Amino acid sequence: MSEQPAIGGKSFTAVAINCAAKAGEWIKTKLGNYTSLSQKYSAQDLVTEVDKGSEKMIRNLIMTHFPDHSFLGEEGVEPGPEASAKALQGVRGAEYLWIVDPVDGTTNFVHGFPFFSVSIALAHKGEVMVGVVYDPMRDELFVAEKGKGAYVHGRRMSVSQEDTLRDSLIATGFPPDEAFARPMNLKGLQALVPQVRNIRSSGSAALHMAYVAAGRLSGFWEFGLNAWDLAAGALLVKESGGTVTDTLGNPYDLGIRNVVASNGRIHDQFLGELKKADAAG
Ligand code: 2AM
Ligand code: CA
Repeated sequence: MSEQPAIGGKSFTAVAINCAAKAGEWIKTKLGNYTSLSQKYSAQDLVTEVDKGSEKMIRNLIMTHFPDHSFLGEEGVEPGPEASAKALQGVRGAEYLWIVDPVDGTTNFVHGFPFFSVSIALAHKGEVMVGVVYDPMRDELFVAEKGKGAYVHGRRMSVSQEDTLRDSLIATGFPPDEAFARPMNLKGLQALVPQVRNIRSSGSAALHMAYVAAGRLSGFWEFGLNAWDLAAGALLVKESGGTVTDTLGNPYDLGIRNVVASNGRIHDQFLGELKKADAAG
C-alpha cells in the first residue's frame, strides 16, 4: 500500500488524524468530570466511561470510512495479558487492522495529571503503516507514515543525539503485573538510575514513545505493554530515525510487550545494561 487509496475521499492518515483530534478534544472536556470509575485488573488498572466513549467514537468513525477493516481497541478486550495476546492473535493477520488506545494514561486522566494521549495505528498485514498519537492538553499531534517520516505541528521530527547513557534522559513505566513485569522494571530501574542523566515516569507509554521520536527523551523502556500502547509510537520512533526492539533486542512487531525504544545511538548500551542487571526478561 504505497499509495493510500482514497475511500470516500479520505486517506487512512486523514481519518486517523481526524479520529485522534475529535476523541482528544472530547476527552479534554471530560477531565475532572468523569462519572464512573472502575477497576479492571487491579486498583492500578482503571477504566472510566471516557475510555469507553472515546473508543466508541473512534471505532464508529473508522468503520464509516473503512467498513471492511479490522479493529483492535483496548476497551474491546478483557483485562490481563492472556486476553490481550489472544485478541491480537485473532486479528493480526487481517489485511487492514486499526489498533487503538482511546486514552493512554488513564491513571493520569483520573487524577487530573495532564499527560495522556489518544493512540491510533493502522497496520497492513501486520506492519504498521500509519501512527498517530495526540496529546489534547498541549494540542500536540504526532503523525508518522511508513517511509515518509514523522511530524509534530507539521514539522519533521528526529530523535535526539546523545551517544551515551550518561548523557541520556530515559523514561519508563510501572506496569501493574506483579508476577513478572513490575519486578523486571524495578530491577532495570535500579541498574539504570546511576547510569543515566535522569529517569522520568509520566504514565503514558504512547506519549513517551512520541517524545523519543521528538528527541525530548533519549529512550524509553517498559515491560508488560499491549499492542495498542505501542503500535503508533513504534512507527513514530522509527520514522524519526530511532530504534524499537523488545528488551532482548528483537525488532518491533505487534506482539511485543516488553519494549526498548531509543535514539538508536544508545540502544546497544541500553539493552546491555538491562541484560547485565538480569532485567531483560
Ligand atoms: P493505559 O493508561 O492505556 O492503561 C503506564 O505505565 C503505561 O502502562 C500506560 O501506557 C498504561 O496504559 C499502561 N497500562 C496500564 N495498565 C496496564 C495493564 N494492566 N496492562 C498493560 N499496560 C497497562
Ligand atoms: Ca487505555
